[in-house]
Amino acid sequence: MNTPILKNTIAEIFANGKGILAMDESTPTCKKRFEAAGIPQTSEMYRQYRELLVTTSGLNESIGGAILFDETIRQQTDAGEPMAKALMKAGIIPGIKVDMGAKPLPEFPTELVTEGLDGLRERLAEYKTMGARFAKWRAVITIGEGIPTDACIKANVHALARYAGLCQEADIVPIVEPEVLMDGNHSMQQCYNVTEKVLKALFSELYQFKIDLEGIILKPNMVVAGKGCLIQNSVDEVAEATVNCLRSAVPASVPAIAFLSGGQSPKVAAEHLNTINKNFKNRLPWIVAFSFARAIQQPALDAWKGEQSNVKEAQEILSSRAKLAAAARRGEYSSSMEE
Ligand code: 5MM
Repeated sequence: MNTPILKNTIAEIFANGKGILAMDESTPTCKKRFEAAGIPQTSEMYRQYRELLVTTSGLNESIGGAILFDETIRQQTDAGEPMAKALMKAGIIPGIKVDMGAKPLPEFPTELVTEGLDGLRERLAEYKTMGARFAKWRAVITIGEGIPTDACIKANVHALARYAGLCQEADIVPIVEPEVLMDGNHSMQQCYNVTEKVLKALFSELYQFKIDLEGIILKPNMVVAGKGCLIQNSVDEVAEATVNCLRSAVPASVPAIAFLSGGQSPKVAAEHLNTINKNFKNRLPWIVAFSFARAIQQPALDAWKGEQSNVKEAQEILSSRAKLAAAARRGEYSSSMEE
């Protein structure tokens, strides 16, 4: 492991107030999003959409790194350029999703464990030759009646630690993503309790597996009430709960936290991130940024509709959403900028 390489990659990704664009939807997720937008669900349409994203001019002003899916890193733009190369030319560092998805955890019918460790060392070596300098692995934790169980948390943080070790061995920065889902009726306090428990278990496991915390990026959820909860908290309450939770569980040696949006609207995700950075500036030992997928991409996907004639408009929308997220990362966002 070469720590300076890892630290340098992280510094480059987040330089000048930038964040990460997550564009690593797996085929089933891509299919679901395209279906909802009325776009044909073919590999060629996925390629055209990813080309739209990576060729958006000026995207590197707010995006320092973009996470690709395996299919995408093997695809080319119309000009015959590999997607990762197109990103690099645009001044954006390519990253790669390396997990193989969340699968049912045997004997725990409502819980999932993320798979993909087999052959990961070899896959990382290949992705590195394609230009990937960071990677991502997402664990999924659901809140519900009697869940998450300790077994589910244990299985997921174990896999995250093993993945992080293999990445660091290859001088690839691991994004460690333990996502506590917003699905459910749980309160913000329940989300706080579960997120804190998962993060504490995660950092204990990372310690045991000798992960260099200075060479990781943490990608957590914000602390919010479930979508079905009757009490939805204010922006200030979410920001405060999120900061308190992270301060209680995330060591200061972690250089950067990049939130997922998790199904929050682009505006709400930006408001939360902004308030965290603006109101709690002096309580954050880490860079606090974003690694949004839906909260940056969704309006652009809706505008594109799979039509070549809509590419320019969709790219303008994408660029503007990325700029708003970057403003929130600096604590300079205001809802008037939405106009
Ligand atoms: C883009 O979606 C990523 C991959 O998910 P699947 O394996 O389910 O297709 C996902 O990990 C994403 O990077 C994060 O959840 C952040 O996305 P959101 O939309 O929550 O910001």
